[in-house]
Amino acid sequence: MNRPVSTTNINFNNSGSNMQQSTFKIMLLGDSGVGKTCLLVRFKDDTFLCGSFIATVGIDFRNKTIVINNKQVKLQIYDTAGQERFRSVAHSYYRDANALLLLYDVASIISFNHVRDWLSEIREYAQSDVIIILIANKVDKANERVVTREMGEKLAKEYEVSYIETSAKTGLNVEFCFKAVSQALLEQVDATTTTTTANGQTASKTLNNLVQLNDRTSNRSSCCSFS
Ligand SMILES: Nc1nc2c(ncn2[C@@H]2O[C@H](COP(=O)(O)OP(=O)(O)OP(=O)(O)O)[C@@H](O)[C@H]2O)c(=O)[nH]1
Ligand SMILES: [Mg+2]
Repeated sequence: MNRPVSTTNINFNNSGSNMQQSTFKIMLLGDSGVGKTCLLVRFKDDTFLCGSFIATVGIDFRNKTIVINNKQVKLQIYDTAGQERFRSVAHSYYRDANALLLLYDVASIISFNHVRDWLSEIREYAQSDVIIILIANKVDKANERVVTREMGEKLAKEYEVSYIETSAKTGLNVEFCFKAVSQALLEQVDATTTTTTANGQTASKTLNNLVQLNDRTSNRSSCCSFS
Protein backbone atom coordinates (compact mmCIF):
# COMPACT_ATOMS: atom_id res chain seq x y z
CA MET A 1 0.00 0.00 0.00
CA ASN A 2 1.48 3.34 -0.92
CA ARG A 3 -0.27 5.59 1.59
CA PRO A 4 1.77 6.94 4.55
CA VAL A 5 0.79 4.17 6.95
CA SER A 6 3.23 4.09 9.81
CA THR A 7 3.91 0.96 11.80
CA THR A 8 6.27 1.30 14.72
CA ASN A 9 7.18 -0.69 17.78
CA ILE A 10 6.53 1.35 20.88
CA ASN A 11 7.45 0.63 24.45
CA PHE A 12 4.57 1.15 26.88
CA ASN A 13 5.99 0.18 30.21
CA ASN A 14 9.16 -0.50 32.08
CA SER A 15 8.80 -4.24 31.64
CA GLY A 16 10.19 -3.84 28.16
CA SER A 17 7.20 -5.40 26.40
CA ASN A 18 6.56 -3.90 23.00
CA MET A 19 3.30 -3.36 21.23
CA GLN A 20 3.20 -2.59 17.54
CA GLN A 21 1.38 0.60 16.58
CA SER A 22 -0.13 1.34 13.20
CA THR A 23 -1.62 4.64 12.09
CA PHE A 24 -4.46 4.83 9.59
CA LYS A 25 -6.30 7.75 8.05
CA ILE A 26 -10.05 7.43 7.75
CA MET A 27 -12.35 9.96 6.07
CA LEU A 28 -16.07 10.45 6.60
CA LEU A 29 -17.95 11.50 3.47
CA GLY A 30 -21.55 12.10 2.44
CA ASP A 31 -24.20 14.80 2.10
CA SER A 32 -24.68 17.46 4.74
CA GLY A 33 -26.87 16.23 7.59
CA VAL A 34 -26.42 12.47 7.07
CA GLY A 35 -24.73 12.16 10.48
CA LYS A 36 -20.96 12.09 9.84
CA THR A 37 -20.07 14.24 12.85
CA CYS A 38 -22.53 12.35 15.07
CA LEU A 39 -21.04 9.01 14.00
CA LEU A 40 -17.56 10.26 14.88
CA VAL A 41 -18.66 11.69 18.24
CA ARG A 42 -20.47 8.44 19.06
CA PHE A 43 -17.29 6.49 18.31
CA LYS A 44 -14.93 8.92 20.06
CA ASP A 45 -16.95 9.88 23.14
CA ASP A 46 -19.89 7.45 23.09
CA THR A 47 -22.43 10.29 23.14
CA PHE A 48 -25.05 11.56 20.72
CA LEU A 49 -25.25 15.15 19.51
CA CYS A 50 -28.99 15.76 19.45
CA GLY A 51 -30.79 19.09 19.21
CA SER A 52 -29.89 21.77 16.72
CA PHE A 53 -27.77 20.65 13.81
CA ILE A 54 -24.43 22.45 13.43
CA ALA A 55 -22.97 21.79 9.99
CA THR A 56 -19.23 21.12 9.84
CA VAL A 57 -17.20 23.91 8.25
CA GLY A 58 -14.31 22.83 6.02
CA ILE A 59 -12.80 19.78 7.68
CA ASP A 60 -12.34 18.62 11.25
CA PHE A 61 -10.32 15.77 12.66
CA ARG A 62 -10.05 13.59 15.75
CA ASN A 63 -7.65 10.86 16.84
CA LYS A 64 -8.63 7.70 18.61
CA THR A 65 -6.39 4.79 19.53
CA ILE A 66 -7.87 1.31 19.78
CA VAL A 67 -6.43 -2.16 20.29
CA ILE A 68 -7.18 -4.85 17.72
CA ASN A 69 -5.81 -8.37 18.19
CA ASN A 70 -3.17 -7.10 20.58
CA LYS A 71 -2.04 -4.36 18.21
CA GLN A 72 -2.38 -0.65 18.84
CA VAL A 73 -4.14 1.17 16.04
CA LYS A 74 -4.13 4.96 15.95
CA LEU A 75 -6.98 6.25 13.84
CA GLN A 76 -6.81 9.77 12.43
CA ILE A 77 -10.42 10.42 11.48
CA TYR A 78 -11.23 13.28 9.12
CA ASP A 79 -14.77 14.61 9.38
CA THR A 80 -15.55 16.46 6.15
CA ALA A 81 -18.27 19.02 5.52
CA GLY A 82 -21.05 17.72 3.30
CA GLN A 83 -22.01 21.15 2.03
CA GLU A 84 -21.12 21.70 -1.63
CA ARG A 85 -19.13 24.90 -0.96
CA PHE A 86 -16.56 22.98 1.13
CA ARG A 87 -16.03 20.06 -1.25
CA SER A 88 -12.76 21.33 -2.70
CA VAL A 89 -11.27 21.53 0.82
CA ALA A 90 -11.71 17.77 1.21
CA HIS A 91 -10.29 16.84 -2.20
CA SER A 92 -6.69 17.29 -1.06
CA TYR A 93 -7.22 14.84 1.82
CA TYR A 94 -8.60 11.96 -0.28
CA ARG A 95 -5.22 10.82 -1.54
CA ASP A 96 -3.81 10.10 1.90
CA ALA A 97 -6.89 8.25 3.13
CA ASN A 98 -6.62 4.52 3.87
CA ALA A 99 -10.37 4.09 4.25
CA LEU A 100 -13.47 6.08 3.35
CA LEU A 101 -16.74 5.83 5.24
CA LEU A 102 -19.47 7.03 2.84
CA LEU A 103 -22.71 7.82 4.64
CA TYR A 104 -26.27 8.42 3.60
CA ASP A 105 -29.40 8.94 5.70
CA VAL A 106 -32.00 6.16 5.32
CA ALA A 107 -34.71 8.82 5.76
CA SER A 108 -33.39 10.91 2.84
CA ILE A 109 -33.70 9.58 -0.70
CA ILE A 110 -31.71 12.60 -1.91
CA SER A 111 -28.69 11.64 0.19
CA PHE A 112 -28.97 8.07 -1.15
CA ASN A 113 -29.22 9.28 -4.77
CA HIS A 114 -26.08 11.34 -4.25
CA VAL A 115 -24.04 8.25 -3.27
CA ARG A 116 -23.19 7.66 -6.95
CA ASP A 117 -21.82 11.22 -7.21
CA TRP A 118 -19.73 10.66 -4.10
CA LEU A 119 -18.36 7.41 -5.54
CA SER A 120 -17.39 9.24 -8.76
CA GLU A 121 -15.61 11.84 -6.67
CA ILE A 122 -13.82 9.06 -4.76
CA ARG A 123 -12.70 7.49 -8.05
CA GLU A 124 -11.30 10.83 -9.14
CA TYR A 125 -9.44 11.85 -5.99
CA ALA A 126 -8.71 8.76 -3.84
CA GLN A 127 -6.17 5.97 -4.33
CA SER A 128 -7.51 3.01 -6.29
CA ASP A 129 -6.99 0.54 -3.41
CA VAL A 130 -8.72 2.65 -0.75
CA ILE A 131 -11.21 0.71 1.39
CA ILE A 132 -14.76 2.00 1.03
CA ILE A 133 -17.69 1.18 3.26
CA LEU A 134 -21.20 2.39 2.45
CA ILE A 135 -23.00 3.34 5.65
CA ALA A 136 -26.78 3.54 5.89
CA ASN A 137 -27.11 5.79 8.95
CA LYS A 138 -30.12 6.76 11.10
CA VAL A 139 -31.72 3.30 10.98
CA ASP A 140 -33.37 4.17 14.31
CA LYS A 141 -35.79 6.30 12.23
CA ALA A 142 -37.84 3.26 11.25
CA ASN A 143 -41.05 5.19 10.60
CA GLU A 144 -39.38 7.77 8.36
CA ARG A 145 -37.17 5.30 6.52
CA VAL A 146 -37.43 5.54 2.71
CA VAL A 147 -34.21 3.78 1.66
CA THR A 148 -34.52 0.05 2.33
CA ARG A 149 -31.72 -2.35 3.19
CA GLU A 150 -32.21 -4.00 -0.23
CA MET A 151 -31.66 -0.68 -2.03
CA GLY A 152 -28.48 -0.04 -0.06
CA GLU A 153 -27.12 -3.55 -0.50
CA LYS A 154 -27.84 -3.48 -4.25
CA LEU A 155 -25.93 -0.23 -4.71
CA ALA A 156 -23.02 -1.49 -2.57
CA LYS A 157 -22.86 -4.69 -4.62
CA GLU A 158 -22.86 -2.73 -7.88
CA TYR A 159 -19.82 -0.74 -6.72
CA GLU A 160 -18.21 -3.70 -4.92
CA VAL A 161 -18.09 -1.97 -1.57
CA SER A 162 -19.14 -3.19 1.88
CA TYR A 163 -22.52 -2.13 3.28
CA ILE A 164 -23.48 -1.59 6.89
CA GLU A 165 -26.43 -0.09 8.75
CA THR A 166 -25.72 2.24 11.69
CA SER A 167 -27.36 4.60 14.10
CA ALA A 168 -25.25 7.30 15.68
CA LYS A 169 -28.24 7.89 17.97
CA THR A 170 -28.42 4.39 19.47
CA GLY A 171 -24.80 3.46 18.72
CA LEU A 172 -25.79 0.48 16.54
CA ASN A 173 -22.72 -0.85 14.68
CA VAL A 174 -20.74 2.36 15.16
CA GLU A 175 -17.80 0.85 17.06
CA PHE A 176 -17.97 -2.25 14.88
CA CYS A 177 -17.61 -0.13 11.76
CA PHE A 178 -14.35 1.50 12.83
CA LYS A 179 -12.96 -1.75 14.27
CA ALA A 180 -13.79 -3.76 11.14
CA VAL A 181 -12.12 -1.16 8.94
CA SER A 182 -9.07 -1.15 11.25
CA GLN A 183 -8.80 -4.94 11.21
CA ALA A 184 -9.04 -4.96 7.41
CA LEU A 185 -6.30 -2.33 7.16
CA LEU A 186 -4.07 -4.26 9.57
CA GLU A 187 -4.44 -7.38 7.45
CA GLN A 188 -3.60 -5.36 4.37
CA VAL A 189 -0.37 -4.19 6.05
CA ASP A 190 0.45 -7.78 7.11
CA ALA A 191 -0.23 -9.09 3.60
CA THR A 192 1.95 -6.35 2.10
CA THR A 193 4.89 -7.35 4.28
CA THR A 194 4.56 -11.08 3.51
CA THR A 195 3.74 -11.05 -0.22
CA THR A 196 4.45 -8.80 -3.14
CA THR A 197 1.00 -9.25 -4.68
CA ALA A 198 -1.14 -7.83 -1.87
CA ASN A 199 -3.40 -4.96 -2.82
CA GLY A 200 -6.61 -3.27 -1.72
CA GLN A 201 -8.58 -6.45 -2.41
CA THR A 202 -7.06 -8.11 0.67
CA ALA A 203 -8.55 -5.46 2.94
CA SER A 204 -11.86 -5.28 1.07
CA LYS A 205 -12.33 -9.05 1.37
CA THR A 206 -11.55 -8.98 5.09
CA LEU A 207 -13.98 -6.12 5.59
CA ASN A 208 -16.71 -7.92 3.65
CA ASN A 209 -16.23 -11.09 5.71
CA LEU A 210 -16.42 -9.14 8.98
CA VAL A 211 -19.56 -7.29 7.87
CA GLN A 212 -21.25 -10.55 6.84
CA LEU A 213 -20.27 -12.17 10.14
CA ASN A 214 -21.67 -9.17 12.00
CA ASP A 215 -24.94 -9.40 10.04
CA ARG A 216 -25.26 -13.08 10.93
CA THR A 217 -24.54 -12.43 14.61
CA SER A 218 -26.49 -9.16 14.87
CA ASN A 219 -29.04 -10.72 17.22
CA ARG A 220 -26.26 -11.45 19.67
CA SER A 221 -24.66 -8.79 21.84
CA SER A 222 -21.50 -8.27 19.79
CA CYS A 223 -19.43 -9.63 17.00
CA CYS A 224 -16.73 -12.07 18.11
CA SER A 225 -13.95 -10.92 15.78
CA PHE A 226 -12.11 -8.42 17.93
CA SER A 227 -10.20 -8.81 21.11
N1 LIG B 1 -32.29 9.95 14.49
C1 LIG B 1 -31.00 10.12 14.19
N2 LIG B 1 -30.52 11.36 13.97
C2 LIG B 1 -29.21 11.48 13.66
C3 LIG B 1 -28.34 10.37 13.54
N3 LIG B 1 -27.12 10.82 13.20
C4 LIG B 1 -27.21 12.15 13.12
N4 LIG B 1 -28.47 12.57 13.39
C5 LIG B 1 -28.97 13.95 13.38
O1 LIG B 1 -28.77 14.47 12.08
C6 LIG B 1 -28.36 15.84 12.12
C7 LIG B 1 -27.08 16.03 11.32
O2 LIG B 1 -26.02 15.30 11.93
P1 LIG B 1 -24.47 15.68 11.68
O3 LIG B 1 -23.67 14.55 12.22
O4 LIG B 1 -24.16 17.02 12.19
O5 LIG B 1 -24.43 15.68 10.08
P2 LIG B 1 -23.15 15.81 9.13
O6 LIG B 1 -23.21 14.71 8.15
O7 LIG B 1 -21.92 15.92 9.94
O8 LIG B 1 -23.44 17.19 8.37
P3 LIG B 1 -22.33 18.22 7.73
O9 LIG B 1 -21.34 18.55 8.81
O10 LIG B 1 -23.09 19.42 7.29
O11 LIG B 1 -21.71 17.53 6.57
C8 LIG B 1 -28.26 16.20 13.61
O12 LIG B 1 -29.42 16.92 13.97
C9 LIG B 1 -28.19 14.88 14.33
O13 LIG B 1 -28.77 14.93 15.61
C10 LIG B 1 -28.88 9.06 13.77
O14 LIG B 1 -28.22 8.01 13.69
N5 LIG B 1 -30.23 9.01 14.08
MG1 LIG C 1 -20.58 17.41 10.29
